[in-house]
Amino acid sequence: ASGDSFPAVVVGSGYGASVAALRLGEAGVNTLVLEMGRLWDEAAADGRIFCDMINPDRRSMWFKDRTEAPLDSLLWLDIVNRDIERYPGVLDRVHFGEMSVYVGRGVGGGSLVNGGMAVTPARGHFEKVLPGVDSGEMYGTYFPRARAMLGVNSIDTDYFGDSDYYRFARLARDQAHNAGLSTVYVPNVYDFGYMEREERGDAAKSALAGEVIYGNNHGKRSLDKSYLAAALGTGKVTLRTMRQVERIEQGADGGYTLTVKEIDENGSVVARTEVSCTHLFLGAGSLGTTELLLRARDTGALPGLSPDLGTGWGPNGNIMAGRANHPWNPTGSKQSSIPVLAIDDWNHPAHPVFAEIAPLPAGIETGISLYLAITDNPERGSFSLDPATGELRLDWRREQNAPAVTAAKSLLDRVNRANRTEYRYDLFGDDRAFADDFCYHPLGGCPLGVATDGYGRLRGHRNLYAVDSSLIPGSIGVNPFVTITALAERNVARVLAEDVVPG
Ligand code: FAE
Repeated sequence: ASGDSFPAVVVGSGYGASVAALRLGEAGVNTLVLEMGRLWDEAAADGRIFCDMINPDRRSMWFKDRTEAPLDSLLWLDIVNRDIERYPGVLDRVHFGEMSVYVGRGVGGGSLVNGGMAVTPARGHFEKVLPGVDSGEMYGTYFPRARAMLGVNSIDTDYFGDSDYYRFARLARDQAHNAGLSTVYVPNVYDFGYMEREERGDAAKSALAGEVIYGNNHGKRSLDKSYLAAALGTGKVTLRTMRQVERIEQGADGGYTLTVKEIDENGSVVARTEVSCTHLFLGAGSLGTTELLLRARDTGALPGLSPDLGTGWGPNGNIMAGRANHPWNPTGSKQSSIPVLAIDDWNHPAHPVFAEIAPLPAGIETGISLYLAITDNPERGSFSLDPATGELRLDWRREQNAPAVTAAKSLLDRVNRANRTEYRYDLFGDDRAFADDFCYHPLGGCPLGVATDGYGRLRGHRNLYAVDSSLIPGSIGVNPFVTITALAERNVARVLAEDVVPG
């Protein structure tokens, strides 16, 4: 109903949004969280909340007729994807001209669909990417705070050494070592104690049943179980789902009014309502936050916003590739969906790469070693709104990923040479060995210290904040959610101390 008013509104419920909601709630500020996706807390008729990757159903993807998994084929056959009913499923793949971007939809945002890899960037690299941020404070206070709240833990190395479910990772590790490369264990928010119980048959299988990109039914500490549970526990935070914020306006008194579209499970619009607030925190992700702000600026609703809005976008250097193993080196038909190891060649002088050793839980022996390489691609894209349709556009050309492919290839060529192996050309369509047209790690659009001040306050309008991945200028060198969370902790602490009066 109109007249709905809160001291603070948070848009979205991913990492940045969840931090804002919790810290506002703790400070006693009545806060409304608006999320366009579903709350994933009830089992469907089959007794499960989420569907699996082998037989995906409508719960898998956000209003699509067919699933769009990152690996679209095997042996060039289109056997990976399935026709599905249109439904507010948990994973979205947003298509721009020459890049598509995977994002989570639902309470918890990307935490519902991601691999849970919880990596803190090397301090020297963080200082290069965000020179305006006091790294002493980040590494002393905010990174540890974020890791503790997210529930980061590490796999027991004996378990890793023994489990059939990590044969794929041990093989890829040994092959990397054969090439003189080093590997590191990667912490995760998946509960490894739970995983060991899955292995023993004492708990329902999730990671060991291949669940991940369409949601984990057990084991993963997604945001709804960490930050958001704590936020709701303050008693000050209200959550409304299936609500997409469409427009932001500012009144003469400086307060904000949001136009909110409420949809049902068919995607039909149930209502359009207005909500007003004094403080507005945008946590709709790199795509969502940037789109809302560009629309507000370009329609004249928030004319003071920075001309640099939309800039500094990058896919975090993401490139995927697969290698073909010899028949005498099986990767295993059992594979945990949770990655725990990466090849760390970030100190390479020409081609820094942090390559996560990714599972391919197909339930059969595929002979494939799969990698998600994070490279230091300096290329950047930018967002704008199509003047005719008002739709979000991403100016990013395929060839801008050439430096990333070169780096990933340099690393994997070394692995192939040392092990007398080849690439797989049947996984990503068009006989390509390297997937350079999608990413999991969209970053930027509202770069910190450029479109905002040093703490995420939007330039040109008071009490308006970006709190999510839109602040990070295109690349961070490792999987990004620990950095997004820690940066939000830092920025929201400052905003609470200086700008917000509890009410
Ligand atoms: P995000 O988590 O994207 O949340 C934004 C939320 O806002 C979503 O719930 C949206 O539905 C919602 N929203 C958007 N627009 C609106 C609107 N207008 N009105 C209302 N709600 C809206 O934002 N990162 C890692 O660090 N480790 C990993 O292992 C990892 N694996 C990944 C695997 C996959 C398949 C994917 C897709 C991502 C992965 N990521 C990983 C990336 C990570 O999930 C991502 O960087 C963060 O989720 C971004 O956090 P934000 O807070 O920016």
